[in-house]
Amino acid sequence: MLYPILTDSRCLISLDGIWNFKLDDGTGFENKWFEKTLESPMTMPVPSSYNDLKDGIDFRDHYGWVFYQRTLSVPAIMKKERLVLRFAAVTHIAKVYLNGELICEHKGGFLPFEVEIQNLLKDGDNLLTVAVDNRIDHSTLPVGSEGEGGMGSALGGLMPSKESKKRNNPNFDFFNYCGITRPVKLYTTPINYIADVALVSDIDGTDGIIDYDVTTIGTGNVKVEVFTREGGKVGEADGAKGRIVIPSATLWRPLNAYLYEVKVTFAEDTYILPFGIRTVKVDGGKFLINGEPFYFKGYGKHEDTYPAGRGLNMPMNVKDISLMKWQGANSFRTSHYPYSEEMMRLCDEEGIVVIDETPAVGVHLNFGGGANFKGKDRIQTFDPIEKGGIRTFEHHKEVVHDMIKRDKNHACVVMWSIANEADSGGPGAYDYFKPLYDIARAEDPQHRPCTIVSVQMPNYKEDCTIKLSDVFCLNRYYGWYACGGDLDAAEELLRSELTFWNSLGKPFMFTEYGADTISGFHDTVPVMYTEEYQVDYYKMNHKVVDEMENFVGEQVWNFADFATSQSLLRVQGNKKGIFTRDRKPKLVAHYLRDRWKSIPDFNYKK
Ligand code: GCB
Repeated sequence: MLYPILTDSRCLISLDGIWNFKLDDGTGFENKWFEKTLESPMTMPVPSSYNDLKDGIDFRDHYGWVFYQRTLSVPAIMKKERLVLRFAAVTHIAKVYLNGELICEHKGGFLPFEVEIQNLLKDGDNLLTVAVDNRIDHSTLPVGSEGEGGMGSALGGLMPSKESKKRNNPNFDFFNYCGITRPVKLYTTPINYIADVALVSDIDGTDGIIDYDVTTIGTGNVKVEVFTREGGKVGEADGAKGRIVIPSATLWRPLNAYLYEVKVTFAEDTYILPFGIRTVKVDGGKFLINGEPFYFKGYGKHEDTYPAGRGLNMPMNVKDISLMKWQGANSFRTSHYPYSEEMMRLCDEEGIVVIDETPAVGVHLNFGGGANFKGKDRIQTFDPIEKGGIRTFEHHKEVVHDMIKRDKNHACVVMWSIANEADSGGPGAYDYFKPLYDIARAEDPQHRPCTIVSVQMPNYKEDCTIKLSDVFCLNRYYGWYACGGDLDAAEELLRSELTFWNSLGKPFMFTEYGADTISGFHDTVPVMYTEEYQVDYYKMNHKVVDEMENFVGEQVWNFADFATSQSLLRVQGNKKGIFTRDRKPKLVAHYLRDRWKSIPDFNYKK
């Protein structure tokens, strides 16, 4: 799916701004709020999560639908073209109404969807209403717990006498921020138009190769031209599919990015893509970028800022990348959902390497990740649906497909993560995940490596990712959830497990390891939650990973502190950040900076 841009042939209008807004009181659909102007609405910015923008716990923890509304009038000239209304992300379920008619529905809060409206608009004002549902359950990604009730009790058996208020119960460790979280745009294309472009790059000596495949609707001829950033043409070809060779090409390199402009024309339509030439390959125990063994240094992140929640925050994205570079990092994972298209384009531009993850987090009914250790003991995640097993499979296929469709051309993306901390060691896991790897491998024109980010478990030798992943991505908390406060014992267990992964002959890396640390907590002895403990925790882990030949990267958990649901293990959120939520460094940030500045991006492990 193409990112909407302004070109010679395409108009682009932003619908972002202040919209009218109302929480559903249970009567919104019955009383057809989408047919008329909302009564006594609140103001609400788009894009943003709504949760932290108005005060009150009932607002923040609202369960169910909300309604966004605005009017829309479009110049006549735009209605003569193909006119598309595009939502970059609505979390989690959207119903879009134009003048009271349902014009489209979408499930999944982190990927774009669009609908043609040139034939649906009337002259003058049109009423655009978007109903948004934030409920999560065993069929959604991310997964919500079902039937486990409230936040539970530390004292087993103590339950409230009356049924408590309905609330979301995330099976994942981040706050369930919702709303229209990314831009809403209107764009036009000519009637004959470019529907998609797929680009694959290769390197032959000093030549760069771009194989392209353009999908068009209507009649016309396709032409593809490649320009340098300065505007000089370096290659061209005719036809919907073909190859362009660029002599003495400048490659896209981590932290040293170069992007060509690929201009596609078809009939009256024009589309331009920034594109980096680079290769990605797994070879034995190495992860190669442009043929050289790469070492990942960086983070698991979140799209999480105050008060926008998961709403697009471009200044913070730019700041984060600047902090990454200050620290000598070169990469991050889009934990635990695909990030905004703006962030992906920024990473292309800035040379930040990205592991791109689907929103499949919580696909594990006996473990909720991080703070949520609830679970349904007797039900296995992949039990048949009639027995209470997870119902995410069909939607999981969709999100793998849609993420690749959206992000396939990004030079920054070097690997697909099909899920985070799924029940990959449980019965039935291989049969659930094998088809998802197959989809990712078949649908990515660049054939990037695929992985599942695996949860720490005693039976790690039974993890189905051993058979399926190109790179073993491990989330491991030896010295925190296991042997917290006893780094000697943690070191022994960590070494024993990593020796196993190292023996398998494929690359492996940490995609999470970390310790909650409250900024400002200090001690002369390194006790848990102090800044000193966080430093010692990382030092111990690094001592062990540096011994492992096939260990190709360290992504710490987390770049910054972030909001979560409430629980005994969360002190106003998850505090494993290297930076605080407002991006101030903890002690460990300086330690990591020293370490990462001394580790080269390439050829660290000989
Ligand atoms: C994990 C999860 C992540 C949590 C983290 C933690 O394994 O993947 O979402 O936030 O642990 O801090 O517990």
